[in-house]
Amino acid sequence: MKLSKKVVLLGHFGVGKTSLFRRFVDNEFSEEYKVTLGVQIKKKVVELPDGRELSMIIWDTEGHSDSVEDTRKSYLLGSHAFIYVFDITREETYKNLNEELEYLQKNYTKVAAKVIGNKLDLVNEKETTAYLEAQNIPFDCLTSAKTNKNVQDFFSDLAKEITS
Ligand SMILES: Nc1nc2c(ncn2[C@@H]2O[C@H](COP(=O)(O)OP(=O)(O)O)[C@@H](O)[C@H]2O)c(=O)[nH]1
Ligand SMILES: [Mg+2]
Repeated sequence: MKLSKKVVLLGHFGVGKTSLFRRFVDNEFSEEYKVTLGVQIKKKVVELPDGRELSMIIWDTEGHSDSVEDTRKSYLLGSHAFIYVFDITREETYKNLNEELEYLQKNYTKVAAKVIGNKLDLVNEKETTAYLEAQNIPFDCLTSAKTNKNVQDFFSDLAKEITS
């Protein structure tokens, strides 16, 4: 049987959702900012540690300016994981993170919700980790779509988690 899971990228405009999507699926990056309209969907087949193949169907949404509640419900329905992306360099993209996660966890109880702080290449990793922790900002991973740091590992771990 074919194993397939829907994974949705969420978060404010300009945080790097499309860049992470392109980096993971096609291993490409561009400095140019092109606003995503609606949603783009791509499939990436990954091999799991036990040899099974997983089709990750990744939805790159246009994002939102303030709250994840503004995201179209049709994007969220039937998901197996949400990846909430924020931009480490812009506080407004993570200041409501706890409320955003609560909303997702309450309304989509069975969906794994992961948080990525992106643009790690622009900051000092140690200082940033300490700063985010001191502010109680929850995150699973810090990445750079630009340098590819932690991107492949993050998606591999996620693939394992949603299939175990
Ligand atoms: N330095 C740096 N720039 C990034 C990174 N990820 C995305 N960007 C840039 O940030 C801008 C917005 O990225 P995009 O992926 O379109 O954001 P989206 O609106 O969340 O889809 C673009 O100019 C990207 O080149 C990153 O990891 N490091
Ligand atoms: Mg985009």
